[in-house]
Amino acid sequence: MDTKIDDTIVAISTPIGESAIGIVRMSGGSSLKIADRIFKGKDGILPSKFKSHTIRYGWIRNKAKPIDEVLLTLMRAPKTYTREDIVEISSHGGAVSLRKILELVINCGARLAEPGEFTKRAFLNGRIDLAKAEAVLDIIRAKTDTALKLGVEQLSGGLSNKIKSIRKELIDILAHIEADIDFCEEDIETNSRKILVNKINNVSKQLEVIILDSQKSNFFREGIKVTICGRPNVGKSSLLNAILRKERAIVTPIAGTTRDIIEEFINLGGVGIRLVDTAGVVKPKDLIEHHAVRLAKNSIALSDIVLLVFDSSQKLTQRDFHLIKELKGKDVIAVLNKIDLPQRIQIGKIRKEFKKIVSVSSLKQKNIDKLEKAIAGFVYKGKVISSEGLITTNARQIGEIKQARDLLDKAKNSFIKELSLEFVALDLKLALDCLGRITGEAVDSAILDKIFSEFCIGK
Ligand SMILES: Nc1nc2c(ncn2[C@@H]2O[C@H](COP(=O)(O)OP(=O)(O)OP(=O)(O)O)[C@@H](O)[C@H]2O)c(=O)[nH]1
Ligand SMILES: [Mg+2]
Repeated sequence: MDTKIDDTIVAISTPIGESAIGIVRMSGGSSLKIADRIFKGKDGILPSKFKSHTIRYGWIRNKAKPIDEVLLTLMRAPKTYTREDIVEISSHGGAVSLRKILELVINCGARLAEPGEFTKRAFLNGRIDLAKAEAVLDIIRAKTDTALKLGVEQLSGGLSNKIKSIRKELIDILAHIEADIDFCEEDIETNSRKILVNKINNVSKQLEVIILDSQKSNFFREGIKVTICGRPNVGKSSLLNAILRKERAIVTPIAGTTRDIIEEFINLGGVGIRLVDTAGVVKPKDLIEHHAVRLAKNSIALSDIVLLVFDSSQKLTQRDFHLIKELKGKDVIAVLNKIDLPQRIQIGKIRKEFKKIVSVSSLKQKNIDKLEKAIAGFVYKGKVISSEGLITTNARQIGEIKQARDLLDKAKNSFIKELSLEFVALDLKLALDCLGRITGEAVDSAILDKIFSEFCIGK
């Protein structure tokens, strides 16, 4: 890792494209000096003389040539995002104006920031730990209110505090064991061993809770996958369009219209739903249909909820029964479509198979809200309950936590088998390192580079 952070970085921090305003952000020791060279306020006072955390109106100029009319925000270290001097230039949001200001700042000695480098500096300068830095990414990427709320909780220390307190418990246990190592091992009372095993167990359980929480919170972060399936022509694509309230998938009276997987994201009461329409083929006749079936099956296998659509204006067919059998064990909502037509479906047979049944008309947009409520009901009362107090973790963090838990199990077994305490101590130390990599106390440069490379430039 390039830990040299004495240079000044700059980036356009707002999306490129036409917008009302755009921001060029600088961070580092030369920020004020550079601002002095390029900014001209009404009263002629140099930015380096401004009070900290103030905004001034003026012009960005290249020598005497005006580039854009701006507001300049000046924040002196250490009370800033990076703990360094920060200057933000809010200009008119055109791409050309922003790029010209960026070039000018670079010509004055700043360097173009790498993705996530501002946040990386906040971490390297000790303002936030690594788990909080990663929460910033969650906040940027949040697609629903709940995902945003979880990200914000994380940024205020949800995971960090938990990991810190677990590490403290581990360090206490380790100190105890290392003190024991210095004595003759035979002198360690069985009682003392028992107490330590219990303590390790307790830590292990806390890690287990975080692992469970992560599975739940993933529903909110990544969204829930809901796949629409059913035999051809029952109205799957019509249902997708009805839920999306737009004509996304092609609908025709021809059986076998949909071949590909169509996936769209919707926000249902704060929960992100990845809604997937599939082909209705059951027995493929050619190569295209063969792939269509394969994709549909994959999607169903990875789904949290399946909407099995029936055409309620017709009697159940062999294909319907085939699908009912295939979906045994999955969380299914039976959707009886086409209730605007005369009803012929054997409703008793459906009731015998499914607890959740919703009758709709995709064509007439009838009862779509009821179906949405049924999906949301699954999320809140089924396996995913509530986002309250959930600690969220990303794949990297959960990997470290699982490894720490396995090491603790190993340590516990060494203890029970009365192996040398050195073994126990070693595994506990390794577990501590795993947890340290979450908050960033023990993390190498390659991991840091990987984490921050996922950020956008300017954050
Ligand atoms: N009357 C009525 N017709 C509907 C309804 N929903 C869909 N249809 C009609 O049923 C036909 C098939 O609809 P699609 O949405 O293409 O059905 P699908 O299940 O996606 O079909 P495949 O992609 O071929 O598997 C079309 O003619 C739709 O207009 C409904 O609620 N009522
Ligand atoms: Mg279709």
